[in-house]
Amino acid sequence: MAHEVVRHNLPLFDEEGRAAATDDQAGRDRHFLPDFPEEDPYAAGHRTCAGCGPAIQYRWVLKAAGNDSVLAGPTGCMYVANSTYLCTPYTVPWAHTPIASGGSFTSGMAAGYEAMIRKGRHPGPYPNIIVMAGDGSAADIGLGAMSGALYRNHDALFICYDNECYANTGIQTSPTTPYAGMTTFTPFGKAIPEGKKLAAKNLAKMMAEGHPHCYVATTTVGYPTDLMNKTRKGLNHVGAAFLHCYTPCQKGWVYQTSMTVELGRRVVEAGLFPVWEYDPQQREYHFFHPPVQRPVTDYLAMQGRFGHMLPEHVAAMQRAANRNWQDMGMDVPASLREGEDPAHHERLSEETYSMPLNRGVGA
Ligand SMILES: Cc1ncc(C[n+]2csc(CCOP(=O)(O)OP(=O)(O)O)c2C)c(N)n1
Ligand code: SF4
Ligand SMILES: [Mg+2]
Repeated sequence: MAHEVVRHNLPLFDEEGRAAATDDQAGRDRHFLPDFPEEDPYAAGHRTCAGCGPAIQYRWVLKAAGNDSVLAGPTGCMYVANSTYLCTPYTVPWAHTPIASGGSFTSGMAAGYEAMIRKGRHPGPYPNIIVMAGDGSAADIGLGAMSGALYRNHDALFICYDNECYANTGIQTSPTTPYAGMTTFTPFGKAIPEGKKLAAKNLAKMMAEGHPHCYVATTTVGYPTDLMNKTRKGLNHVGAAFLHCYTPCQKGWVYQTSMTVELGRRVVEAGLFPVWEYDPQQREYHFFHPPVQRPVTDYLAMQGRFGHMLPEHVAAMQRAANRNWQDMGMDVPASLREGEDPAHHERLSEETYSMPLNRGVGA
């Protein structure tokens, strides 16, 4: 006799977080400072860099998922920097997979748990099955396996923690490294003054458009409640779900350690990382409209990896951001339109301008 597969249904957190208590007029604190659950399956004591965005994301995802979770982690910082011999910070079952096979390994886990519960060999309920892959894995080396798992609709949450580079091997460029983002494989120089010439691959849109039966969403470490709720929605969805999370890499991007969460907001407020949710039932995108719209320079100036940019590069970035605002159904203020003109950024050559002086990559 086949046993029923009982699934968790995780309640959502209050979207307003503690915004009312912080008296935030601009609404920037929406999604901020939620009452976190006590459980902490990603415990303290790991070896990631101070201010590591992926580590913050890991912690919040696991707080949202809770203790009945099983995880896979393809090779990347969140494997190497977390797991030394016989020691990991995970208090739930966690397995390392080769960088290319996060998707296929997780498919196997999902199919295995289903079969074991049906056969009465696992008491259930069906656990929260999550794979957290870096952008090098999810958007590049392991993209095929991820797409296959979504296509076959295995009941699991597939997350790309996006630090916009191959961080673990020394900050090399990945398909999600933004235009002009300096990495060790895209140095700026006389021949290529912008560093990286290509725009980033739109991984989340690929996943939503290519697998329209899946729950797909984007989020950042700037919005903890949003991140935790999308984790829970992805887990509650019966079938495959994909979450693309922007996670700054302090070492590779060269910024002040305490600014990780601030960057997670500014990238959205600068129009460079649209936050949305794709509803597979209605086949619709729902965009988050940030309460503040900023020029891209407010974001770029915080990071050493953009310190070499010339006026024409900044203008190109502002054009891309303005297209994003339009895609989100938002007006583009005149001040942001002006930023499409390189002449608007001539002050970049002045010493008083606030672009960082640190042009190095790496700590
Ligand atoms: C097939 C294969 N190629 C290359 C590597 C070397 N490698 C190990 S970690 C890593 C970086 C992974 O980047 P990403 O997935 O973005 O994770 P991050 O290090 O940024 O956290 C690479 C290239 C590998 N382990 N396997
Ligand atoms: S190199 Fe970047 S992603 Fe890796 S542990 Fe350090 S901050 Fe985190
Ligand atoms: Mg990466």
